[in-house]
Amino acid sequence: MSITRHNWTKEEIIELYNQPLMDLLYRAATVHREYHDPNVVQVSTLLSIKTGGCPEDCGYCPQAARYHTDIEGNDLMSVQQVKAQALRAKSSGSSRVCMGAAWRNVKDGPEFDQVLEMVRSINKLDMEVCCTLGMLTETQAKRLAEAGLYAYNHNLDTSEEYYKEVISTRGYEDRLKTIENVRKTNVTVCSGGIIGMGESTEDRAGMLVALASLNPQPESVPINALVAVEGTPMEDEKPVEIWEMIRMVATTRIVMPQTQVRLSAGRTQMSREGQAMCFFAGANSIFAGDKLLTTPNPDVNEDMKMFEMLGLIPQKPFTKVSQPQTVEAEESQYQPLGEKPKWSRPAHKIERNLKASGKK
Ligand code: SAM
Ligand code: DTB
Ligand code: SF4
Repeated sequence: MSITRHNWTKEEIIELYNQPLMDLLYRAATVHREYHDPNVVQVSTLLSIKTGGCPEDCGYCPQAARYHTDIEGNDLMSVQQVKAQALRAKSSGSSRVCMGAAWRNVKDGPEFDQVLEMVRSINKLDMEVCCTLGMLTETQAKRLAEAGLYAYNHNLDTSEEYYKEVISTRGYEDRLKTIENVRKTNVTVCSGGIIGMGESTEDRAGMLVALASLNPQPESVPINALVAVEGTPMEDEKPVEIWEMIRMVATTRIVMPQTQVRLSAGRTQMSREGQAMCFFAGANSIFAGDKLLTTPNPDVNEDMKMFEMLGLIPQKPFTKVSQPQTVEAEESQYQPLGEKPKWSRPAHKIERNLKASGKK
């Protein structure tokens, strides 16, 4: 068995990422088979329970209030609506529901109580419940755990260095702090990132160093390809090449052998052959449903056809981690740079988002 290492260096990861593709695929597929059934893929459904109007300035995000995108904003959904959507997701083969809210952080009060009720009601459907609600305090993480939350998604998104180019309203340490708070409970951690935001291979490796050095490593790691949405500062970013996605998935699999690697945003741009190579490289989870949070995703029937063609089987709920191991947050190995977030490339488009701010 390959051991799970927490001390990967950026240089080692870059070397893995850049090796000849056939060697990379062979190694990743070998590691994958040591810990996972290569024919089983988890199917998760996203539900945007509160859409748009977010005060943050994440340069990739169509839900940031300051960018003028075409999305339809919505207040918090009702528990009944959420339950109905979860039942639909279950009947079309999903074992997990991930509820996303366009919040900077969770605020105690009636809305949080409503989310806790949503968690309880999906739990009763015997599905894994995941939430992604922004920053959390330790007490809030504990309340979510008591309600039966299975996973909390909080992405590092990129390397600590590049993070400042993408977001100015919070820092990398804020992200790590929320992950630590989740780790103090038995809720599993889902944390990954986005490629295609103009970052370098070094930044991709830097993000993997940060994720792999967490102890324990996240139980799931979503790898998103940027969905370049008109009106965001990243609207003109070039689409990620499938080869980059395959390399990123394979490298993630090697450095985090036990984690569930999720082939996340960007699948509408990928052929079945490309996705098959990602599954071979170690991806073993997808988001299903014709919408991610605000942007399109492949049709469920198309995904089911792909599963049939590749002989893939949707994973049953709670088969990977029944009782996640909890550790003291101090045991986390990643040492943040310790600087306050600041713009290091002042000419970056996000800072002077003229095009977007000119739109009404
Ligand atoms: N507001 C919460 C937060 O930021 O943690 C939760 C929702 S947020 C939309 C969840 C994640 O979606 C982000 O961390 C980011 O990785 C991903 N995401 C958002 N917009 C994206 C885009 N245009 N392309 C790819 N991934 C995106
Ligand atoms: C994650 O890493 N990707 C998902 C989920 N976690 C919440 C979100 C993708 C969002 C893509 C852009 C959108 O649809 O708004
Ligand atoms: Fe808000 Fe999350 Fe979007 Fe950032 S990624 S703008 S925090 S919804």
